[in-house]
Amino acid sequence: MNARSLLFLALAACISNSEASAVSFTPRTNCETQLCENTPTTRGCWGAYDLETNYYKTAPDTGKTVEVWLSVQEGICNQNGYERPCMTFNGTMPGPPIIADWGDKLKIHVTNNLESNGTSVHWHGVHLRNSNQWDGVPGVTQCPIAPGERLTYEFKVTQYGTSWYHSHFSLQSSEGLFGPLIFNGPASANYDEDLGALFLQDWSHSPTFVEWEVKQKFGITSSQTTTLVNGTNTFNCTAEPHKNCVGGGKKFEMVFQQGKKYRIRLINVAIDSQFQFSIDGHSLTVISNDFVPIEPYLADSIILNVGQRYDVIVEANAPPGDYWLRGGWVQSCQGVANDHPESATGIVRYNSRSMRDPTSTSSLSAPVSCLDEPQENLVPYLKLDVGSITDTTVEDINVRLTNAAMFQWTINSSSLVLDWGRPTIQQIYDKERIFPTPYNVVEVEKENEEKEEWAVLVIENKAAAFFGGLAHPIHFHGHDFWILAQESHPWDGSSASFQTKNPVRRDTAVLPAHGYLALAFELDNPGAWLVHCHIAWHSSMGLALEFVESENSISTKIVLENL
Ligand SMILES: *[C@@H]1O[C@H](CO)[C@@H](O)[C@H](O)[C@H]1NC(C)=O
Ligand SMILES: *[C@@H]1O[C@H](CO)[C@@H](O)[C@H](O)[C@H]1NC(C)=O
Ligand SMILES: *[C@@H]1O[C@H](CO)[C@@H](O)[C@H](O)[C@H]1NC(C)=O
Ligand SMILES: *[C@@H]1O[C@H](CO)[C@@H](O)[C@H](O)[C@H]1NC(C)=O
Ligand SMILES: *[C@@H]1O[C@H](CO)[C@@H](O)[C@H](O)[C@H]1NC(C)=O
Ligand SMILES: [Cu+2]
Repeated sequence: MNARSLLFLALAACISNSEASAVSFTPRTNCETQLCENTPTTRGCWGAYDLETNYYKTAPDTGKTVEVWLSVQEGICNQNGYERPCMTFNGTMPGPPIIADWGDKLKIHVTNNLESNGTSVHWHGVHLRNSNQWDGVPGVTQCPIAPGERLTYEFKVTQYGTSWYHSHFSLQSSEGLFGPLIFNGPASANYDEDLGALFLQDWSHSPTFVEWEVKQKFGITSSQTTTLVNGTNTFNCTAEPHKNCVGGGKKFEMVFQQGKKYRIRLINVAIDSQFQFSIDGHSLTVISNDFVPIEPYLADSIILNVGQRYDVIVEANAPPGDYWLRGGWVQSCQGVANDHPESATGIVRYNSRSMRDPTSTSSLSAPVSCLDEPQENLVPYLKLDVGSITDTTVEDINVRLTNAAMFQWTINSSSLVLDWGRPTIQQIYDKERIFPTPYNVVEVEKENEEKEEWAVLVIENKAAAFFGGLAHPIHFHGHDFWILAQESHPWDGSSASFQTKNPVRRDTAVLPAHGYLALAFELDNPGAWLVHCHIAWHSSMGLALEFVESENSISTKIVLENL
């Protein structure tokens, strides 16, 4: 038998094996043969797997475990020349990158070295199949990790692409507790070099917990001070000198080599801002939204809402020189900057020795509304339609004032409040059949193990006046969702116009002002999964619900010793 027919046999084995695993999630194990190598000119390949692999049903099994130790700690951060107290993973913001291959296992030991706060870590967008207990949500999947304690999170990497890990305890992620989460795998366009994560972020000069007090009372004021690009920027204190303004800030810089193609993984980790990313003189080839590879498309700029990711490829094909990279704060969206959007910049250089500020300009105009990238651009590479829908939940979003005159966001009149000492999955384990009302639990049950079943969530933006004019980036835990509809006008209650043929698929999408968002997800991952607005102020003011999915299949036994 020659090498070619051996290859063919191995491929055939993989195919029949993947068909066999179409119903339940099982890794393919006997496809170790390197059939197609991932190189700068063959980025669609991934050994016996590739972009065509249905990663909701199957994944490689590398047999490899990536083990990481993280310390959650307090300190003083100087990201832009202005010192303030902050919280970090291992002393840096962004925290250290966690990088694994598709099919690896991740084992992450988190030690809480904070003085008095609890903590927890969420793996944003990661499906955590059959590992709901490691989703990192205090009050839902765990108790907070107490100061001085350590918790080990463990899960299989069944997706590939770009995300971030962040604290899910109160407002800690906005204090600096986030870092890159990168899973290597195939890509839908070729590139030479992977430059890693590039974070876009708003940043306050006073601690978020101090601002929170103000925010709750007035609902809308107190925006962030400024912006950071990958954790760094300069800040001009001349107008308002302050003893904390000690200097030392610098612009983010990237060096390009003429002719090369670079992959950049954009991530919006803001507390409440939308960004428009661009590089003067260069276009972007967009290859994925969140963890989903898409048909590549060309863009001059890309809009990122909070919690969203876009991977882009930038070709260094401009005349050698220095160029501004822009992460402009979109002023028509959430948060009114005290600073100018134009200060959210970094520098792309073709000569690493250049020290000059770029003189490049941009003719882009900022968006006037707070929406996502147009849906027609975001075509999933792996084409998947919505299947049989067995459950539909409709919820509306509103605001209210509490007796103590504090603002709260509500979902169907209920604002999410959790008891950190009584996580949802512990209640499930204890067979408490009725969940407390403020846990905002929606139960969805897969009825037939043998069949695909889907659930639908329609969220309507029904707040009055000013509040109804805000858009909300809605994030799903434990699932990607298929966007059935995302409209800027009220819902007529009909599903007739729902898009079910390979619609946009991701884990964070905007609920437009005065409009609605209809999402479908497959009931393929039992657990208690949070769904929430990723504007930290809003989720802290209760804009969240939980799906308890297939309650009888949730295996919570393993988690109990860690609760
Ligand atoms: C984080 O810090 C701890 C010590 O506090 C160290 O053991 C560990 O290797 C660091 N982790 C990373 C990912 O750098
Ligand atoms: C967490 O720490 C901040 C100060 O760093 C404090 O304002 C806040 O109340 C603490 N929250 C909890 C729940 O311990
Ligand atoms: C941004 O910072 C992260 C974390 O420090 C680093 O891994 C990454 O390479 C940086 N991004 C770029 C594009 O340089
Ligand atoms: C800083 O701000 C001052 C006054 O607002 C202005 O005169 C000065 O040019 C600014 N410096 C830089 C480097 O932009
Ligand atoms: C939320 O309220 C709407 C309108 O009153 C109702 O139709 C819907 O069933 C409610 N949803 C849930 C999950 O109770
Ligand atoms: Cu919101």
